[in-house]
Amino acid sequence: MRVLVTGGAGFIGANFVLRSVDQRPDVRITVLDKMTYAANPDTLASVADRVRVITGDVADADLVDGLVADADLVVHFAAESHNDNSLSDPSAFVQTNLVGTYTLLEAVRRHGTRYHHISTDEVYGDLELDDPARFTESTPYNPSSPYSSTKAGSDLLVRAWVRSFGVAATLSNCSNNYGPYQHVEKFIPRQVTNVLSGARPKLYGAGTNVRDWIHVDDHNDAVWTIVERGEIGQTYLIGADGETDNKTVVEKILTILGHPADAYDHVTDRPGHDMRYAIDSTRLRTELGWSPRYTDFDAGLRATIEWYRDNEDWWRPVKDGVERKYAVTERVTG
Ligand code: NAD
Ligand code: TDX
Repeated sequence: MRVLVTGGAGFIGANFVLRSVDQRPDVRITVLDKMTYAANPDTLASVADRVRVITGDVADADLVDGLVADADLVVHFAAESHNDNSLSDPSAFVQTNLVGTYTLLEAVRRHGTRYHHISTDEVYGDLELDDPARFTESTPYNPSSPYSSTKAGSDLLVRAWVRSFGVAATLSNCSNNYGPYQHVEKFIPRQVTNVLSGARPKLYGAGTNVRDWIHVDDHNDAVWTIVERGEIGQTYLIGADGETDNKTVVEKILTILGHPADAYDHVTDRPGHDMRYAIDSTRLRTELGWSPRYTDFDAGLRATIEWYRDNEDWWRPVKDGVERKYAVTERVTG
């Protein structure tokens, strides 16, 4: 099977490529990645002889057409993915997440190619801390940020292309991923690499916001499950019952690294900061038989911290630049 993986040099896409090469000898992968600041080509170095890597834009219609013509399956991970960046400059989010997805959809429509769309639980907006509800496939869309609104728009394009043009697509909306190769701008890697660099973790606002953590390998196994057994046109929510508030995550990181649990700073809150995400993945579990393997968040977090400790060469070159960018707007509040 020939698979075109967009965004395959980013966090989740690269983990998908590495795992697929390892576990699926029948799969031939081409990566299409623009190699933005979020990509790290080194991540794919170990599979350079098994994977074709094309540097290019998912919104480049001619390039995309040729690559889709040569593929049996497209898995679309490429996106501008960081909420904080979408607040300082949304333009790339509109271009990549909306126009890029549109460009891929037109290509898979022309070539009759199977398409899987990777999306986020943030399209559903947020929940109150005391709300017993969790997101399901029928929760109405209510995105809050430029990032999540462009992801929501891209999901709606996919649904329309299925209904109007018969495109053979499935969609998945996953909760917050953690694991190796995640960019140090994101919450867990930022705090881990802060502590490893002798700096204090930075918690937005009071730190009571809740995220529903899932290990990246569980996400990617779910993606293959949906590609192989999902019903065309359907959406599947992916989550591993990992609800944890940010303050607790920071305290766990500090404790695992041998520091006092309260050795962190509260900093300026994110504007419009979503309070809580929570996924009900019953459909994926009962209809398609998927279940997560990383059910112990502490163990997964410990392994992830070990990975960052052992792979400083991978993250050190970009760490200072990320912190300088945060320092422009971030102030310690407590
Ligand atoms: P990431 O930012 O780590 O990687 C994104 C990759 O896409 C990068 O390699 C980047 O170079 C590439 N890219 C960006 N613009 C491109 C363009 N125009 N053309 C081609 N390539 C381009 O992101 P990630 O965390 O790996 O997220 C991957 C996907 O998963 C995204 O669609 C995101 O919305 C979704 N998602 C992420 C999470 C999470 O917790 N990180 C959770 C749910 C869903
Ligand atoms: O330094 C920080 N301090 C902090 O308290 C950072 C970077 C984040 N936070 C908070 C904000 C969030 O409540 O931690 C939580 C997680 O933040 P991010 O890692 O930026 O993730 P989030 O905004 O929840 O979005 C992530 O999950 C859903 C991904 O970046 C998205 O691509 C995905 O769709």
